Amino acid sequence: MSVKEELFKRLKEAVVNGDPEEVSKIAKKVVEVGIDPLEAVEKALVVGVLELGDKWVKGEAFIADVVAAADAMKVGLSILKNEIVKRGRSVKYLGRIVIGTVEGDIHDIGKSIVATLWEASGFEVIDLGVDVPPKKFVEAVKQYKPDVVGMSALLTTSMLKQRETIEAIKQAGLRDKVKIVIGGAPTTEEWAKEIGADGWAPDAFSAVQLIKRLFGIEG
Ligand code: B1M
Repeated sequence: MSVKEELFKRLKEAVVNGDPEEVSKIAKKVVEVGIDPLEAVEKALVVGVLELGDKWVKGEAFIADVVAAADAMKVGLSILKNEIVKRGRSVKYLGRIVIGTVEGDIHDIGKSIVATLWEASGFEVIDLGVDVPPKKFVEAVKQYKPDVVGMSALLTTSMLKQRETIEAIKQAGLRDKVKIVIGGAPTTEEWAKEIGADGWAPDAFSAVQLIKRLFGIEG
């Protein structure tokens, strides 16, 4: 087993065990030895959370275990994020994006990965966090004047808030001032069209391509 494989295995296990100290130690080691930090997020941190998520769905783990794994993962993500952004950072921001997980939804892992990749691709990202009501998105559009608003939803129920938020932005007379993109596991391209979003992405890499397309940037 290579050093990279060994570190990824230990990192994934530390996430599954909900052990933030161990995650922190290994994530720092990943940075120290120069392993691609994004690969570590995808192949270790996310894999760990999903493995435990599967067990939870099958009744083999408690929700508290999933929360602990997600919290441990966030410790790792915060360490690796700095390195991801450092490697990708362009001198001048290409544009400004406001992102958040919609109201009624506290899932923040996917949203944070998308935000990190957008930042690493040269965009200024203002992260409103989770459980963000439509009103707060409207206020953020007024305050930060972003080029794009991104909304994440992981629940079939909270998806509906994406539509409500677009309506609220319309009601506030701001719809023509921003592009709106959505994502999250239960969402689809059809849903994005139905609610009048300007774009949808199935994963964080596609989300980068999507944003570049919206900004008319090649590659
Ligand atoms: Co929740 N949960 N959860 N959960 N959880 C799911 C989503 C679920 C599918 C599990 C299941 O039952 N099979 C299910 C939803 C069912 C549904 O509605 N369709 C579910 C449920 C039901 C719930 C609760 C209601 C459980 C309960 O309390 N009874 C509750 C909801 C609380 C709430 O939000 N109000 C709940 C709670 C939790 C935890 C707190 C335990 C924890 C979240 C911790 C955290 O985020 N800090 C949790 C977790 C971890 C999961 C699973 C296991 C993993 C989600 C995740 O992080 N995926 C999930 C089951 C699963 O997916 N296997 C599940 C990894 C992440 C990298 O992927 O978020 O899809 P994802 O993001 C991707 C893409 O979707 C895309 O790019 C990302 C990276 O590639 N993307 C975007 C995401 N946002 C985007 C935005 C974009 C573009 C792309 O543009 C703006």
